[in-house]
Amino acid sequence: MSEALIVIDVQNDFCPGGALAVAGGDEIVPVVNRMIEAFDTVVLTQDWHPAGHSSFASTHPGRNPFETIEMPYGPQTLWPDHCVQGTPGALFHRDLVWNRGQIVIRKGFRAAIDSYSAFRENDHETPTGLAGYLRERGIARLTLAGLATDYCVAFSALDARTEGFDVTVRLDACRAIDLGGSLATMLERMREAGVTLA
Ligand code: VGL
Ligand code: ZN
Repeated sequence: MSEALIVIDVQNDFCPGGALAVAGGDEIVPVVNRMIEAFDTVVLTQDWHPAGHSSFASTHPGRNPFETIEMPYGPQTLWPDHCVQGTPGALFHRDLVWNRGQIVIRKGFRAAIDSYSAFRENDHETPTGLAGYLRERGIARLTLAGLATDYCVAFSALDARTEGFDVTVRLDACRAIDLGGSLATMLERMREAGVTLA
C-alpha cells in the first residue's frame, strides 16, 4: 500500500513575523524537512488568495479579524490579509526543503470561497483534485504535517478520511492557531473520524 506525505501551508505568513503568524510555526520546519526526506511521495499545499479575498476581514467594512460571518456556504472566520498570490508572505518558509515535492496544490484562489482543506473548499463540495491525483497514483495512506493543526491540517485530515484514505497527523510537525478552543475541538473531531494522532 503506497503512502504520501502532505505538507500543509508551511508559508511565511503562518510563521512568526507573518500576517497570520502561528506560534512556533517555524519550529516545525526542520522536522518537516526530515519527513520530506523519508517519503517517496511528497505533496505540498499553498494557501493562495487573490487580493480582496472574501475570507479577509478587510474585505468586509466594519469587520475585524477572527470574527465569524455567514457566507452562502456557512459560517466563515475572518482573517487578516494573508498568503496573497505572488507576495513574500505566500512563499514557503525559506528553510523548507521542498525540492522533492511532486505537486503543489494551491487552494483558496477563488475570491468568493475559502479553502482550509487540501481536498475540498469550505463549501465542502468543490474539489481541489487532490483525492483523484492520489488515487490515480495508487496511494492509500497519508501522513499530514504543517500549519495550522486546527484549521488547514484538521480539515484536510477529515476530508481525507471521508475520501477513504488512512490518515496520520504528526502533531509534533504541526502548530495550532487555537481560536476559542478550536484546537481541542478539532483534535476530538479528528479522533472521532479515525485519524491517527501521532
Ligand atoms: C489557514 C486560516 C486561513 C491554515 C489558512 O493554513 O490553517 N488558516 N487560511
Ligand atoms: Zn487562508
